[in-house]
Amino acid sequence: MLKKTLAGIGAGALLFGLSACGGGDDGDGGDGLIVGFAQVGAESAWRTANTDSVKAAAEADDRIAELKFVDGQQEQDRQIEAVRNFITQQVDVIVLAPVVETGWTDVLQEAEDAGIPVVLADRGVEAADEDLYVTRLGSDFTEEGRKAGQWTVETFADDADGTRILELQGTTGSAPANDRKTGFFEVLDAEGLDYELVDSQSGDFTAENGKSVMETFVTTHGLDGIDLLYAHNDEMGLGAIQAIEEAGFEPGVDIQIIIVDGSAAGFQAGVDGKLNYIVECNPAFGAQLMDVVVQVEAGESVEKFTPVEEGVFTADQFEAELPNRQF
Ligand code: GYE
Repeated sequence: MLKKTLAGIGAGALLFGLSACGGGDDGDGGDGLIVGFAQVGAESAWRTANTDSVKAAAEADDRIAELKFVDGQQEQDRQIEAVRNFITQQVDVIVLAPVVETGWTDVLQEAEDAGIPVVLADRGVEAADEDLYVTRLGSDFTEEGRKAGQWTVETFADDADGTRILELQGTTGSAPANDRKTGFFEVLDAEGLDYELVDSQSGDFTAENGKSVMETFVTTHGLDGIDLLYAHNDEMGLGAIQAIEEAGFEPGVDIQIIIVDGSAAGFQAGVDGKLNYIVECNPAFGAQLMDVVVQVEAGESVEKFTPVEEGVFTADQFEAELPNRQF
């Protein structure tokens, strides 16, 4: 009885071995990789486009057997739980878009202990955790902030009485909020712009919060004498535009506005003259991400950070660019 069972296992293993060799597959002995993706949420057009891009790329890629997708609803606890489930399910690679930068050490260590490589998509984690993930594919948020800062310096260089600025920050503690702020003020300070940051609050990257924070700004400071609103994404900028209009002011004219992302809705607001500068953030890196996932699983060496390509757009370019926008 015992002998028979062992013989059965032997034959099975032999068969499996033969099929794995003869199958010409990706070499993992199966029909492709199982990938777990813990996404931030669905807070913006950028995010939805990013989710669509990753899902479509996984679907179209023969090297990927399955993408297990979890929407973290902008809550770190949900993302941590998703990563733990991926570990239990023994996925081949974990892709994490961390909602905030801190608080990942334990769960990343658990993935490492389980021998599952982690790829960061889009957002990053704090430098202390650098050894606990293999690579990050996403935007250079500091550079995006610098681009916004550069335009501000050029636009307001001759503003004799100083440039008065309002800032709508993204999710508190998130990499894009931290870095878009840092890059922006780094340039203003380096170029010696005479400015005052009148107020700066988080709108959590949503239109709803962007609007309500802008309403508070209007009540607290008024809008007379405010030169610029720097919104860390389209949704918050679009929400703020509504609040500015409801307060009886003309967005894009009475107050100049910068947004980051560059959705079709953002460009449309630009075409309508309601905002003045768009720093592009590109969510369509799904296919590139699948390449990275396959490389990482195969143990190939990859760069620690791969930035995606991004541009900037001034008012005279909004109309021509609008039809090209993919999200
Ligand atoms: O700019 C914003 C989204 O992490 C780059 O997240 C992303 C940001 C994007 O909510 O719209």
